[in-house]
Amino acid sequence: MQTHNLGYPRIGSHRELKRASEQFWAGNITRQQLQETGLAIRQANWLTQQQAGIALIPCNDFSFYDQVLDMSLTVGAIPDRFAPLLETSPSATYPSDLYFAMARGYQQEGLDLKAMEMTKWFDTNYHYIVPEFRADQTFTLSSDKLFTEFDEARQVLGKTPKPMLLGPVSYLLLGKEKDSGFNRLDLLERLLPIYEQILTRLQAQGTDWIQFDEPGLSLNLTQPQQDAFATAYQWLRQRFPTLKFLLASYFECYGDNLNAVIQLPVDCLHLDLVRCPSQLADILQTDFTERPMQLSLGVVDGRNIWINDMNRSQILVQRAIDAVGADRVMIAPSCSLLHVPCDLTLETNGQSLPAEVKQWLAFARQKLAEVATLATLISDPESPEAQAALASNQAALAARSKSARLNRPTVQARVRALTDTDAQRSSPFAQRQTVQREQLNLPLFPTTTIGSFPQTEAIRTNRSKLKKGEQSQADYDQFIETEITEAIRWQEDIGLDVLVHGEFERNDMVEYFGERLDGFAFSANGWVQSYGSRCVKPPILFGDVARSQPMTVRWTQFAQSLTDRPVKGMLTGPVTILQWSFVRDDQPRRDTCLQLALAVRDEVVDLAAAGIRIIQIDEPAIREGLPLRRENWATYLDWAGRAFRVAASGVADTTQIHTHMCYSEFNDIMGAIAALDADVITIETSRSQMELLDAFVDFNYPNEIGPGVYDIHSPSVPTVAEMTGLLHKAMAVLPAHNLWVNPDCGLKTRRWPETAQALTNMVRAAQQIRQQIAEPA
Ligand code: THG
Ligand code: ZN
Repeated sequence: MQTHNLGYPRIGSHRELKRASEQFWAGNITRQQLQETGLAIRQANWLTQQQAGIALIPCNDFSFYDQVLDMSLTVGAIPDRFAPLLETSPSATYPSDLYFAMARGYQQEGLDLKAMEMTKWFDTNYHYIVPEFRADQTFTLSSDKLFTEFDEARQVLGKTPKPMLLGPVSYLLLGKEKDSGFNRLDLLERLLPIYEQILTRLQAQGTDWIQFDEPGLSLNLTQPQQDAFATAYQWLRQRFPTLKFLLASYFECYGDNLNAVIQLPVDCLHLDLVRCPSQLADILQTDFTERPMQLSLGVVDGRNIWINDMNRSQILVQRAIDAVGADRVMIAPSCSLLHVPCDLTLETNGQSLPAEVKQWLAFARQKLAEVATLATLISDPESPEAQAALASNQAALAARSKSARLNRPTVQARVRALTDTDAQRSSPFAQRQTVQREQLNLPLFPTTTIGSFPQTEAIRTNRSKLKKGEQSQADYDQFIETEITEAIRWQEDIGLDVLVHGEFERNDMVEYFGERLDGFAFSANGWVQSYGSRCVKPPILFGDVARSQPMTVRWTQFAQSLTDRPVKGMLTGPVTILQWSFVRDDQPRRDTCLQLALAVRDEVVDLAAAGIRIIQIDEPAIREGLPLRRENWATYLDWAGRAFRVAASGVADTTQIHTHMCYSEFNDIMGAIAALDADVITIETSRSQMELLDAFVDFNYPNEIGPGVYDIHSPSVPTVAEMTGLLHKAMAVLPAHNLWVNPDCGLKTRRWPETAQALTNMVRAAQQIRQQIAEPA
């Protein structure tokens, strides 16, 4: 039995890659210095994996930005607009200007090249760069990255690594057609010869195993899509009869794809036994046992940070060994470790991460040690080290299940006592709308923002000083009051109708609430890549969630005290807190989500009691929480929607509840969005020129909507005419009295100069539209 790994985090255990990339983009370090940082991270990662006791170690899992973008570059799927950069970006240079231009856009030397689109990687918080395909698409081998990395890894390890490649079918499925009249899967026969060239070179370099990641197999596939897998792997097998193919999908069961998958001519099939433990029994019931195929058992959770239940894993692995023999079994984490932080031993702050909780956790490095220990437990059950590791593992699990920190009977009782009435506003929307109009007295096309204002250098400095103890809480609070006061004055001056306090006191929208709730712990260094150089530090939700005191009332109430206009309270919704945290795995996510919903509900009630008339509950992650397989959608949407309504329904009809969503395709889930019954929803629509609104129109969406009238992701300032144009589009399809005017997302990542101009123009656009309505031409 062999151990292996599917991928290791590449940001560096101290986010070295983030720092180096941002320095390089700012022109402060050279390309060579950036490359040296990359190499140092790779070398450290390979040695860490070897020292953890992993036999078969991946290479080509590193990336300077994104592994899907790497594949686009490797196969030469480079959109035409980047042609001017081809010449100065030879295939030997990684990362080249071309590469970063594709990821981030390029505005230099009179060129203005738009970045490629970015979207979520399956149901994770990682974003990949979406390949763009044309009907006349051709492919050419255009990068040496993976061959260089193979040689480096072999040199560091002193043995042959396992190159990982995004498989050809998933690569095509993850992309988008940029012309009409063709299907991207039709490109397979043009793409495969490039994979042939890649494998030819890797074979010449001496590779033994190749890991093909085909996570597309975790989705519902059509017959032609399933057939494409057979075509691709038969084609490759014919040309490479002796290379060993390991096929890996993860995040879900193979489901209806399983029968097709076991017919594929591959040497090893990886199973995610964390997401889908029943899959082992399923596959052992097929004629799999008669095939010359190995099984890779993903028993250690690559998506979460809890220690493994080694006893349970041992039983699973033993079952496989009993069925097919130890020489046909490999063990591994369930998926690439990209989605967990690097190393728990770097966590030394016992305040935010108590020792009791820490012993329940494993980050990437610790997870590999678990895989190695499991292998020893199986191959050498009497090994004293392995037995000791098993004993301490079982003791930690037992301690976790009994811990007083986990269990809050009052919270559990409150969740059990929830009724349908608790998950419903007192009156239907039409009635609420009438009383809210009377009490808020807003003009037509009310203007507002999504909540956050630019986080300036001064804000970051003050926060970090407070954290380091270099600034007193009183001084910090004073600073925040000044920022809020200025923001309120400024919003009044430019004429916004519904104001916000600006969120200057907040870090990440999920971390901030986690820090104020019981049941959460925090790492100091537990960073996970979100996209490119951007990382998040997900809170660790380990126990029953409770809100022991108000979380946002102080600053919101302070802001409201400065003005007669309504100040909108800003909260992160239960589904998004759940989705962007590392969540306990000892109870259903649904139950945890309802606990979060009750905490948010209490905050909503307190805000209303403090005189806040409008409260926004953000749920940007509701769409990404959708299960990968459609058969599981309804159940999820039902509990997620209920959680939102529990959070929103503790207040009287007069309190106006807003929600905000971004980066989402809504068409699939319009019914569920309408069922949230928010009084107002603000959404991203500006980049798609209001196309996204179609879903709301087709559905006859009944409540009020604020379709974003400008894209905050770009620093360019929208003109009044551009925004009145978009508003006219919206008015053409939706009742004018249901429309709001707002940017398409929060302004945290923007700077003040462009923000001030953009919002000033936005208010003018709303004023113009109001005039046009008052005195029709
Ligand atoms: N918070 C969390 N998850 C998210 C987002 C978020 N997922 C989706 C989307 N927003 C991802 N976008 C970003 C945008 C910016 C950053 C991270 C994810 C970012 N991070 C800082 C960095 O890497 O420098 C670190 C953050 C910090 O210092 O607190 O800028 O908003 N949870
Ligand atoms: Zn947004």
